[in-house]
Amino acid sequence: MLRRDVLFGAGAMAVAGRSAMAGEVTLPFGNGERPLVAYPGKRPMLQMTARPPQLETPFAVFDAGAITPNDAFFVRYHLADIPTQIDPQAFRVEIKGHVDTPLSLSLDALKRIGGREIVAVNQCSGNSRGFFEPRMAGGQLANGAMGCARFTGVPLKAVLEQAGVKAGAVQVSFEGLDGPVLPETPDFAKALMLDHARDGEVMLAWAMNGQDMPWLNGFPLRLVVPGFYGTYWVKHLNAITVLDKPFEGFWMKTAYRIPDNGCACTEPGKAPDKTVPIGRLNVRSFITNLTDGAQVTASSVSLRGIAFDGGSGIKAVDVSADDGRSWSTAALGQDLGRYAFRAWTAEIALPPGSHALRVRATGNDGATQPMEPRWNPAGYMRNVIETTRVRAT
Ligand SMILES: Nc1nc2c(c(=O)[nH]1)N[C@H]1C(S)=C(S)[C@@H](COP(=O)(O)O)O[C@H]1N2
Ligand SMILES: [Mo]
Repeated sequence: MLRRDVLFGAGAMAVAGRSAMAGEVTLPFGNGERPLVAYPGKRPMLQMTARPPQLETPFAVFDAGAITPNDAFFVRYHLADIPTQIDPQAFRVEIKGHVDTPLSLSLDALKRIGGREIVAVNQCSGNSRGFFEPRMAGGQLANGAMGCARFTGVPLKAVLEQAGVKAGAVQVSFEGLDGPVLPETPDFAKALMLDHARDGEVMLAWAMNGQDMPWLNGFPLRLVVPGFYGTYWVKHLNAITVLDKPFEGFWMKTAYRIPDNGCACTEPGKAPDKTVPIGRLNVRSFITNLTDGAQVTASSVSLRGIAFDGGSGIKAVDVSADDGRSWSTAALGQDLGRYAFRAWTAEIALPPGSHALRVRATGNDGATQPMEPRWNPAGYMRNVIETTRVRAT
């Protein structure tokens, strides 16, 4: 445990940010050059920014299985003052605000309440933002700001019960140990509706894939909000506040909002009339074993990939090689739970020539992916049917 302090001293981070380059990747959009940088606890990842570290998962990782390894899981921070030293023995999470008994719980105290496991996808709202047309400001991400892991922790519900939520409570807010470098920058804090916070699935997690929470993914404790975008999954979680009125902080009131309509979209270039906080993931699917521009052997080609949604679970995955005129059904792989990546496989007949392969997932709620991309000013929730161009010879 002490060695973590050493590993994540400011010096180690600075060294990782500067000199641990292991190559370069060029993403398929303007200004897409990304150095591959190995931070402590991570394999070489696509570095979008160094301060704070923002790292994308190399896409090939998603072909290796439905669970994203800890050392390849993406990293997103907003504020540059990220924790570099935490004593897990002294660490406490405060439960305060509109409660009968404010609590200050150690990791051991949380573990005594009892651990549960859930496999869930953490995806950044802005995953794939770099592909939007017209383009917008914000992190120019390809498809690597997502990952699926098995989380161990205690349901927030149990902790709130221990504190006793007072009548009149409406929301719960969450803060972590990181902070802004400049005092005028609003600290990162998020809120959930009380009923959501008490649904028994929202979790305070101390482990990911059977290991202590990786440092850059929120050591020693993070919020897991199955089915919701990563923005709610507060890392280095040390303060939980029960509120008797809606939370008004910048990261809820101004940032991370989507058009308040059925498609969460606007006409490209247009601002929405009304917005709401972003919520559940929409349905997506990817081919993982072939990259755009790949050469394949003509006749029968094996396809493999992943699909996921915001928790209804994947009902079907279909693939097309003729611009979506005809679709054939893929076989679904192991079901790790309705919040997890669902692996799929398919065989498709490809005569010699160029082909545009498409993959489309449908959730148990009936939702599916659009042929044409939808647009919104923040570049959130991309879920167009993905196209992989290949040449069969
Ligand atoms: N403390 C803290 N938690 C945070 C953030 C942050 O900036 N600070 N960013 C959020 C956002 S926007 C995302 S997408 C996820 C990313 O989780 P990861 O870095 O473990 O992949 O963390 C969330 N939790
Ligand atoms: Mo995010």
